Amino acid sequence: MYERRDVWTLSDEHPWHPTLEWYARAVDELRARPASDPAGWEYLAAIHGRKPGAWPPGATWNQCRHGSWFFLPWHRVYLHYFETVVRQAVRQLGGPDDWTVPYWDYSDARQPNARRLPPAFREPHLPGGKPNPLFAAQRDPRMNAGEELGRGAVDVGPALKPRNFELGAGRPGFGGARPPAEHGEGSLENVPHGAVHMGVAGPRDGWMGRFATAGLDPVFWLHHANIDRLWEVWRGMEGHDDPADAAWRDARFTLGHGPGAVSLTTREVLDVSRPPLGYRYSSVAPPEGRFAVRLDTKPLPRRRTRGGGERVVPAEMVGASDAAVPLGAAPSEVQFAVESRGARVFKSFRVDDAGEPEVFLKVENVRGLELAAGGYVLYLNLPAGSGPDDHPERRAGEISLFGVREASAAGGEHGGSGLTFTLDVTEVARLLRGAGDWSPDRLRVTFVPVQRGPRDEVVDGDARVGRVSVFQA
Ligand SMILES: [Cu+2]
Repeated sequence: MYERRDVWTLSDEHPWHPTLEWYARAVDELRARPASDPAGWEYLAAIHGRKPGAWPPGATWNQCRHGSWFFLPWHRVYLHYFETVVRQAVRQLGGPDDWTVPYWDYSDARQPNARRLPPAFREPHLPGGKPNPLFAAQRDPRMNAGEELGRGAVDVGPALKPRNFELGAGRPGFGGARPPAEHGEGSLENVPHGAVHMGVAGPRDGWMGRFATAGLDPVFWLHHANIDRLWEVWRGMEGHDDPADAAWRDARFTLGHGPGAVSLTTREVLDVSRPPLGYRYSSVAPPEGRFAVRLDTKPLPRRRTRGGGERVVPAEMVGASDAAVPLGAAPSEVQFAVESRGARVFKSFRVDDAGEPEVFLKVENVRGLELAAGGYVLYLNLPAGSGPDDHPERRAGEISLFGVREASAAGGEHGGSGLTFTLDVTEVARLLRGAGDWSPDRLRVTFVPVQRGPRDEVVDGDARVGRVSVFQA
């Protein structure tokens, strides 16, 4: 059994722990291979999202699945393919035969450096003076200088909270929406996944910020190992189950070409301890401290379908904005009524009422090709004249714009309809209600750009939200 360990645990043992040292040597070796080699560095990154000019027949490029419930199983197969290639290279170079990709747990409350890149990824040169293969200049320079990711980027609480894997019908979901009928990012794909991509990439278009180049950064794979691990964490929590649908379980993912190609279905990778995967994580304990998850074990209301199966009862839309909202370099806001079905909506909404509704905020069709920020923090009903920092309790969630450019190009591989998110805002709504500040005839949503430290450049870009709507269940 291979064990994937936390990179900061390894780094604390030694900044150049053998796992990292051999990773660096293997990266060097893989980079020397031609782009057409399915075991080469460029090919590995291109599987995720690039279409090079000349490409061998049968090659698999630009395959990555985002914004749907295939995000997790596809990336699990991708990471397995990558790990097999690196393990083989390490063996060929005379290293151990059980090399395993580490994971980067940036949310670990017990690790004071969790939100920083480990030293082996920040040093431009190896101890001997040669260039360090794990270093990438194409990152936010602050990350390479040892600064921390923003706290919001690594908040796994909202990611792990949804009881449903499938997102849809107005409800949030852990794993994403079922295509093609619905589209939308699961809570994990949004934050921390997308937010860490954008945080490492920085404002000047680092590798991690685009599908086409993300896999070129050696830290990409440690980030995705953590995302894969968080799937195991979520599944281990009470009341959390993977979808039973054949459409999800029998989906097949084929990566690479030639003798080393991998072709696996979701079903075949659900138990990571079994071949061909055969790995475990050194920890799959739910997060503690700041990011502890308040678990909601109430079963979701279900309804029988005609086919004899069961479906989660959809949430009801109770209000929506009627104009697009720009996402620029300064905060923007939108206001709309949330009583489409008359006064009964939210009337029964009382503090400590066991039967009180859940409230979800859907942010639809976020599009843009030039971005002022990598993400936005949403606030509900910020009082006039006060800033977001004065009201952390009104923070409703964060959306990451990772992938928005790819999803905005009309006719592109990833469609032109943009990104869609569904956030659980039940607790903020309850708090506002308790404070007497929830009026059914107006809900104000403020979008505040995610900003680390001083503002680098003031560009407004062209990003915008198509529509904001509120659901109640
Ligand atoms: Cu990713």
